[in-house]
Amino acid sequence: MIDLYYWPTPNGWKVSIALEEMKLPYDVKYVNIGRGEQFEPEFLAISPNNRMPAIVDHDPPGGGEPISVFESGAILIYLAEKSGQFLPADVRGRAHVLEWLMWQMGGFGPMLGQNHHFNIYAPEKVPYAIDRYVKETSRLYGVLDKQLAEREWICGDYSIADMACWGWVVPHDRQGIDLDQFENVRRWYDAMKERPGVQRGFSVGLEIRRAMSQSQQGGMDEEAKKVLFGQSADTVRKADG
Ligand SMILES: N[C@@H](CCC(=O)N[C@@H](CS)C(=O)NCC(=O)O)C(=O)O
Repeated sequence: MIDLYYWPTPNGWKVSIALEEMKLPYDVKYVNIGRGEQFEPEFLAISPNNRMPAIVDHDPPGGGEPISVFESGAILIYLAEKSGQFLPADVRGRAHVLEWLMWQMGGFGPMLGQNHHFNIYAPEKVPYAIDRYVKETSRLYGVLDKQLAEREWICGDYSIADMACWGWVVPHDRQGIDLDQFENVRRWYDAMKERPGVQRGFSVGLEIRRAMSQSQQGGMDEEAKKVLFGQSADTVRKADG
């Protein structure tokens, strides 16, 4: 059994979708990041960066002690290798999927995260920051659109690169993106939505996400903003006791 440390966000969905697509049994441990549960010592022992998702595999390949993994990209690779699915074994196919996975981890996630921050959550509207991140978001959608022009899935065959990217396209409206301007991304996004594994993975904790977005503007209350946006080295040092 795999423990999935999770909250329903684009980074969390990557792993719930992967577990569903790979048909690996798992047990969800919710980490309410708006209430500081990512700073609990038991969680930090697994995920020292105080971020979810993370997993603990109690039945790792080859046996032995449980294995914990943090960072969604590392988790996707671990699960793909464990299950032998969605990451090609040949050197070319593997390199192709890993480059698009890293593209998501280094760009399509972090830049869109900054877009959400300055567009929606920041207490003051900073036009330069909004413009910078909305433009960069649009550039990245343009790159993905080109990649998908001649491929059904990001790397040809369906892979962990698709699972990594899809959740970040879900809030495209909030990113200032009109999906109709990116017709290949639109086609791929809709095709992903049709996959039963994506539907099951996305539905994990959906009621929590719906309740948050109905009750708070942008889905985040003041307490959550304090927990998430005021962190520094002091926060990390204090969390260790
Ligand atoms: N690079 C990390 C990013 C994970 C991440 O940013 N998770 C956010 C939610 S989407 C989180 O746990 N935030 C808690 C916090 O900021 O304290 C990954 O891909 O796993």
